[in-house]
Amino acid sequence: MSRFALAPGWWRRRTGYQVWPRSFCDFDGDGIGDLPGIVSKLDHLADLGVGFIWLSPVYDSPMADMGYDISDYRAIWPPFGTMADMDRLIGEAAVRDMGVVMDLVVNHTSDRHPWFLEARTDRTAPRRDWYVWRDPAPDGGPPDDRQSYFGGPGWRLAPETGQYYLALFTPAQPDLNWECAAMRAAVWDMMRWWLDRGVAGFRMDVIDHIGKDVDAGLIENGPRLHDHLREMHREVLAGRNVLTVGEAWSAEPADAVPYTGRDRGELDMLFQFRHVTEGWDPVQGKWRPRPHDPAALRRVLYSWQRATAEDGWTALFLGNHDLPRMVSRYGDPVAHRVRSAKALTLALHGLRGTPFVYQGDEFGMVNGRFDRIEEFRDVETLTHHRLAMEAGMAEAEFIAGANTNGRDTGRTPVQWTDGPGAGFTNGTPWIGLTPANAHISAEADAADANGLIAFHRRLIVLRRDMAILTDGRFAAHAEDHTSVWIYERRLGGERLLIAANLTGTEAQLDMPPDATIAGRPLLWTVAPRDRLEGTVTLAPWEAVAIHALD
Ligand code: TEU
Repeated sequence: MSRFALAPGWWRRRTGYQVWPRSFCDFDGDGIGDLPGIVSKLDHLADLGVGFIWLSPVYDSPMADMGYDISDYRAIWPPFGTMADMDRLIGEAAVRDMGVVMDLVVNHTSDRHPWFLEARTDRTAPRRDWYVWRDPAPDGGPPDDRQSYFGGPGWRLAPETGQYYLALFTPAQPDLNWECAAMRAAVWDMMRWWLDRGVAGFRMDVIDHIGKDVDAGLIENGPRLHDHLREMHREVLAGRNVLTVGEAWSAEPADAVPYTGRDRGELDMLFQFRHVTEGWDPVQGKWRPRPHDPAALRRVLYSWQRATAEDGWTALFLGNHDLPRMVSRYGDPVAHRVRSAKALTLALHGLRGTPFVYQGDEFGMVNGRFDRIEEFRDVETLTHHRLAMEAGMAEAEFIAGANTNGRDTGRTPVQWTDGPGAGFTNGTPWIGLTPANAHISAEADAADANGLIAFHRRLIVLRRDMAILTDGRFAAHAEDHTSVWIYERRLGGERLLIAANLTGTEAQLDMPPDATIAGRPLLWTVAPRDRLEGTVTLAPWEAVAIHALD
């Protein structure tokens, strides 16, 4: 089978697509998406112009956290398929000029990983220090009151030895000890093994956690982070033309160059989340989201454009498997579903960086809806539900929050058709489809020449073909406007101006004189415009891209 091989920096002109395999396409009818299902949809992705796939974990796992708890890095979870299926996916994607980027989950393993099973038995076990152990506090309780992200204590007792282990996510995801050189060497070895199989790179799960100093309380962005990333680059990545994107919830604009600068020898780009947390309540967090504010979203995304203007690179995204659907969170999923999704996509894809499309967003899927707690599947949602009930929160209030910002909202099966099982499965889907959303399907959208799939295809081709989208300098205009984004990219004598009204009400603005443009309309959500000057009125969710030569 052919391998994916390209010029250095290939990921700058390409658009990524995230596959969350459990909900992508079920080939064998057990209600769970699988690798043969992904292979069966590669033509859809190739037709969109996708340049590479980020594949969320498919490794063997007890599935305490949907595969982000890995028990064997070199095996496939049987319901997803076999290693032969994986090789076929890599090969069939390569034939269509697409790379497969694996999810590298190495802040923690599963508690069923043989490393942990060995480490927990005995304080003198050879791999004991591959994990993080501490003695109990004098009262026998956890060493300190650190809490896990998914709720409950961050330390868990292993009765075999009487010590506690660190588990920052679920108790079934013990944190690896990155101070241990032998453990790091095992990770490097595993990464080389996957690269030798022909994968195109790695998305690195919670990578900002690997430099932690637990005793100092420095967990994210810890003191050893950049040393470890440089060692990884030296040992594994140097000389291999692959893509690396780190997931870093803690990253601020000032961190962009330290992680991704051209001479740093660390990562190619980051998923940063300031624009996501911006929309959360400062105290109650994601379970009590703030109303969306397009100006706040703009402020954060522009700050990353500025931080990467001279050096470094960033990933561009509005949705993933941990987040609500893009159009539900930032758009209008009811009155202007298609138009608002187009406006958001254009506003995002015009920026400098590598855009990512989350499965189903290419035809405007909206949040799934669940009425009862029994219908949810996500461990974070279920754990927080238990804690919220203990704290006296009303059930209905919790369910409302979980339907707005919980992780299951974006994890419902991809709706390929409006037929039974949404064309996702012949069986019973592992999580409920939302009947009210049944009319939204890839098939219906693809039949519409003005649909979202056609819109994405055009944007992805423009990025591949127009250097200004990759290399053009970013310049913002009208940054005090409450609802409209106006920015441009400049390269030599070329200009590409994007104007987008990211609200459902008509918006007026006076074009700043230096933003005035007359040229060729490249893409639009309502009607083409060949100029923007003077006082301009943009319709609800109207967005337009105009290309001009000076
Ligand atoms: O997510 C990291 C992470 O911090 C999220 O869990 C985030 O805190 C949460 O979604 C916000 O409520 C990564 C993976 O993307 C996620 O699916 C995993 O559960 C997690 O790491 C643990 O591996």
